[in-house]
Amino acid sequence: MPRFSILTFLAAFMLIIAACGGDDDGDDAAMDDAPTPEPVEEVTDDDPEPTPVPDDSTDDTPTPAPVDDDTDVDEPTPEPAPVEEDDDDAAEEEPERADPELSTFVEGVDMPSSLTFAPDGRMFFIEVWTGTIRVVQDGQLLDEPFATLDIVQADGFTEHGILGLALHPEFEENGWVYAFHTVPDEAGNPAEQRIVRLTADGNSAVDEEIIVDGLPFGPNCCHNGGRMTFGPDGHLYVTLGDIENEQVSQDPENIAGSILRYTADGAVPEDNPLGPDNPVYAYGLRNPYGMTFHPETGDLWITENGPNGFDELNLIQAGENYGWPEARGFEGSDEHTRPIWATGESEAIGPTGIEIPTGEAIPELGGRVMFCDWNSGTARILDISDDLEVLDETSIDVTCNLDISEGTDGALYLSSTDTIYRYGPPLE
Ligand SMILES: [Ca+2]
Repeated sequence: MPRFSILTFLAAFMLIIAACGGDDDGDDAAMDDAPTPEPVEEVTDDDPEPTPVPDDSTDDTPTPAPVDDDTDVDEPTPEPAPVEEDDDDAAEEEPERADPELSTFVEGVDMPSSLTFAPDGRMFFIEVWTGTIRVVQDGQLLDEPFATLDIVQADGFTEHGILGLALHPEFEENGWVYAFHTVPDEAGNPAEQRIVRLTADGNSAVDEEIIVDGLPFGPNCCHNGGRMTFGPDGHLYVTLGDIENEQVSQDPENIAGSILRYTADGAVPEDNPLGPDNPVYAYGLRNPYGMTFHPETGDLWITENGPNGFDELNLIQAGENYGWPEARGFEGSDEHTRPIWATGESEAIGPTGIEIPTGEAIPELGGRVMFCDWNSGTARILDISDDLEVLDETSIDVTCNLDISEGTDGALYLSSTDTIYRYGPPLE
């Protein structure tokens, strides 16, 4: 993590404790301090190595692999993405194409996530712990936030805040911007989670409308979900983790531990797989993090954080049960849908944002499944065949902790905890 200061490193370490763990074994005190780099005994008690889980009946040490030279996580590969042989034709057609370059896009931001592009090229993103939605226009971060939402502040609630952002597919016409946030009570503690719809007037939000409220949240910090994206069907898909109560995930009537599906107005679509009164689209999930639709097939892919190891990449199908907590990784019975890819028991990477690039600007990445690896800060790249076999797994040496998104210029935009990078054709 050469680009990180030690403070950022420690803050990141604390966050990932919260991001992937959060159980009943006394680490809440550590979570309370997540944004600050103070050493806390409970943290040092945690083995900084990935801790194998000896007993399925107890939940796991909530410490995914910290960034550490001893981790089993694959080392960042200091090579550009491999050029596939079948890209030779493309290279011949466009011999002028220059190799992608990594550059800094925006600096000095706070937990930038949900990197989202308007058709006009503006980037909208959230700062998780400030509650703001920010805009980058013509390469410049605008000083004034698009909106600032009332949120639960980070102390002790590191996975609360503003957690997700999506622009309506017809944003150009209606200006609709959707945000998911944890709402505080008068004492500043979590009261509920909700989805609001803001309307853009230029680079400012006007009109705020609550379209879904009363969504559950974790009692401590974690697994609160909140990532959102619109599907090719025009409906809004939303992640919601198990809110640190794993038993809810196997109950399809309980909306936690699920992918939810709503109309753009926040209603339950009549054709939802578990009935017209149930927003659950798929369940049996622990802590689904990143979510994207394949640009060609329209399939929904998500990353999911495992308990300690058993991180997963899942292809989400309507109404299916993804196994948590009965199945971890490729474990489980046929009643559970297995992941397409997963780490083993000892490899905790903390997968976060996911993207499947079109490849318009970077042909060698077209159709690849890419996601950020929180622990190593790299972008993982999987080449997956039509019959869902993982053909190849690589990574590129870019900094990618929180989110990855293809911009309207075809470049990839990737975020660390304080910087957004651009990886793409050289700028003029
Ligand atoms: Ca699973």
